[in-house]
Amino acid sequence: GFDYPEYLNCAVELTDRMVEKGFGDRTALIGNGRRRTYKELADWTNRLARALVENYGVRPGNRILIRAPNNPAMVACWLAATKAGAVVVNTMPMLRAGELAKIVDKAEISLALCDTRIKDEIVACAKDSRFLKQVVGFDGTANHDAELDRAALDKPVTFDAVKTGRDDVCLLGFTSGTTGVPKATMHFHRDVLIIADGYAKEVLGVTPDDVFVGSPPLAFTFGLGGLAVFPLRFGAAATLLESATPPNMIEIIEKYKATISFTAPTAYRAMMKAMDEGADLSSLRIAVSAGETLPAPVYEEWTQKTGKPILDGIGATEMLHIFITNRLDDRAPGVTGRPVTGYEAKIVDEDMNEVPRGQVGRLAVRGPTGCRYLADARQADYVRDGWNLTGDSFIQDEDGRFRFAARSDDMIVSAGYNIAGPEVEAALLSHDLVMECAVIGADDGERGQIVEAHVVLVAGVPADAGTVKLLQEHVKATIAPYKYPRSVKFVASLPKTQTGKIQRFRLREEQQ
Ligand code: 3SK
Repeated sequence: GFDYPEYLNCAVELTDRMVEKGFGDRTALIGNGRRRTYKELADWTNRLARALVENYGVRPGNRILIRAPNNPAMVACWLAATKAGAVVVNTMPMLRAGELAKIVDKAEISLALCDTRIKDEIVACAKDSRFLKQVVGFDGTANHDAELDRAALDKPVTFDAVKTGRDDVCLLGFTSGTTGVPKATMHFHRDVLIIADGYAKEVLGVTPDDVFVGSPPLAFTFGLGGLAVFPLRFGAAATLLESATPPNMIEIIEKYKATISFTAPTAYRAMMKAMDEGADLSSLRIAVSAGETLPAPVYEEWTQKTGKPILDGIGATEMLHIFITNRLDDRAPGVTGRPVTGYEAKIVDEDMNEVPRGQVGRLAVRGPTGCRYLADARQADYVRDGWNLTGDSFIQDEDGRFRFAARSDDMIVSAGYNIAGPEVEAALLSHDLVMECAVIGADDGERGQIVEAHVVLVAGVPADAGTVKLLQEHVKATIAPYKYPRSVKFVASLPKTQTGKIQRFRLREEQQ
């Protein structure tokens, strides 16, 4: 097991402790055209932590929401709030006021720290909130010129971090679930270190010379681990991109000679296309692929084109990070691999009985980092006898490796984003022209799946391209734009059970 002292503050371990260990002058974060050393990061986060405590009254256990695109200031705010003993919820910049309100209510958020460039939606959310009392802006660019930055400016660079216990909650990871009603998963200070000391050390063999790059938002624990925790734990450097498109990632890989990338198969496919036009990915020593299963042809092509390993893995917000993975010396196309040390996985039937090897069943996992939902009755559905049911169907081969079969629920996985179908339906149904609708995931060569809406229009509305566009724009304005239906099909009626329940599986079957 992992042995940590009884009192542990993970943010101190990732900053001040690294300076103590001699990494002070090395680059910790690169973003917005600037490099920050470990010493600068330690000082910055100590000043911010002082400002949070002295100017904004933050106390241990307070819940703080952070809203920003991936940039060094977001990482600094996360570390500072954690040093102050707060419980942090990192959120994606695309979320709208209604989505933020669900998180604020569930986590009882009292303070939000927000990149000033994207303040409107959280300010709108705060207006009607009984929990959220303060929204404080920080400068996400390198100028340090916003309210929080000014409050931190003259503070001393030392801070007595709150003496948190290793099992104190420090992070709430939100996952939308199949119904669109978000669940919050609780993570302890020690969990944040375990994912580095387990997966990142054992599987990636991270060294101080590594340079990390990737696309997942820091709000998604895949991103927080890969682009903040893993590099900082080992004295390596993280590059942070506010817009992590494949061309932008390639630019960073070439410029900073990035060695480890974190993204989804769709982006790896695009990066391989760019190699044909001269993109140089030769500095990468490992490509980590997760968020959706890695198709065997992408594995083969990457291996053949780059001569470097691409490691498929599956993680979950519930477990904080990757818990089954391929390894440098144990990998194959079409398989996800074996559990990370400290985790166990099995394939079970509806009654939690293990199914024979080679047979499809539900993936169940248990390990030191999960799964504990915050005040949620669904704990009983998703966690049985300490085993978390991930919602995926898997197969365990004779040799013990795990292989992905399908998503078992209504979650749509599109280009690495998890999108709850019912949430898109609710957005569509809020438009006057929509009578009924059902949303499913349709197979797509590029994105794995795309959101496909089957819509019954109000009588007399033209079923034409203009209406498609109108509905797509409406969804984009209502919920995070990436959730919009890329395919809209107009139908006369939807398949239903006798009790009136929409049968989405029949729509999925029709596709095949
Ligand atoms: O596989 C995923 O979707 C995932 C989720 C959370 C953290 C890490 C990963 C890879």
